[in-house]
Amino acid sequence: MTDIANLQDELLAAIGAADTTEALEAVRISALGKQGSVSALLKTMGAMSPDERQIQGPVINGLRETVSNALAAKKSELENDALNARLATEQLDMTLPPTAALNGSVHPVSQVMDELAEIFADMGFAVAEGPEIEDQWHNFTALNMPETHPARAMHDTFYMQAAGEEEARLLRTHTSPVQIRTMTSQEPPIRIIAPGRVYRSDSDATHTPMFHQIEGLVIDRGIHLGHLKWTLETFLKAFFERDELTIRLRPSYFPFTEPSAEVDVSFSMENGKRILGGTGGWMELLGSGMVHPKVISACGLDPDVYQGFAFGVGVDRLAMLKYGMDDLRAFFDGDLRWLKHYGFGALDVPTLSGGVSA
Ligand code: 2NL
Repeated sequence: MTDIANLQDELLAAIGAADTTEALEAVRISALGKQGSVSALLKTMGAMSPDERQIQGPVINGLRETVSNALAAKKSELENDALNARLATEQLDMTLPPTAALNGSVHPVSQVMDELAEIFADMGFAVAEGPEIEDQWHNFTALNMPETHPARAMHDTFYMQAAGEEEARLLRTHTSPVQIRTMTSQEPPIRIIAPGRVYRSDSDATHTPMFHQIEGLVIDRGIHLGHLKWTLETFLKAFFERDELTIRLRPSYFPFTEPSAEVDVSFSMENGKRILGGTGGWMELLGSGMVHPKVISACGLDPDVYQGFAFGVGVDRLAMLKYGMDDLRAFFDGDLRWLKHYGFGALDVPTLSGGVSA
């Protein structure tokens, strides 16, 4: 009896003193393992007389129970301590800025699209998007380009013919179909820009088969060329961050606008380089015009009630002019050195108050 009480005291003291899970495991084996002291006592019960077993049995089983419970309690205490120690060293400060921002960079095309969205948002324009795989009606027919229209051939279109479908679909050759979709689904007044990828089967040093375009569209009552000119001049001054920039409209032709105008921006020479703004000369930059009455009625609107203006410009070209890049093909090479040189920080969101490209 006292032997058992002594053994229990000894084991509980050893359990209490174990300061690692390994030390505790050694105590467990010394007591409850095959050769353990408690296991040895349990084995003696087989040789006892029934009377003796009735007295010793509960005592020995009580010892086993007490030691097992103490082992389990100590085990979870040690595990808990280990977890707390690990948590203390693995603390994360959620208020720190992400380090990824120091590695990745925003592609100049994305940067320019963000700048354009910011500038036009300030003038009340929403950003509209649409599918890159289009049908011929939205890409051509609704834009006053019937099947026989020579401009369809001029567009170097990528067509794709699905089995069982009557009409070939195509990769959009401009973002105009996005504006057509807006006009057929929303009531005027409409003020949108449609930025995105467009495709033409054409590639050399200055043309890539995929490039980026942004088009703008305003539809309302009483819209005239004055609105077009003010909007484009305000946009270009904000984009190139030059107040001295002026524009000039030259008569041109697009099937979807009447009248149509090519927009030139003024430039001047600084250290042998052209910079936008000033009075040194004119550079052609974008195409524009008053939306053709046939386009307005194709979208289910009455051209006697609603008028509008539209424009289109290449985003890649805007980026090259603003940030001084000379080779279009570098835009699509994915060269990390080029991106490091021309790319923008992921957290530098363009704002009008901070200067759009600051
Ligand atoms: C260019 C010319 C232009 C448009 C795009 C447009 C869209 C609709 C109706 C009428 Cl829905 N016009 N877009 C108008 C004039 C010119 O782009 O040279 N782009 C690079």
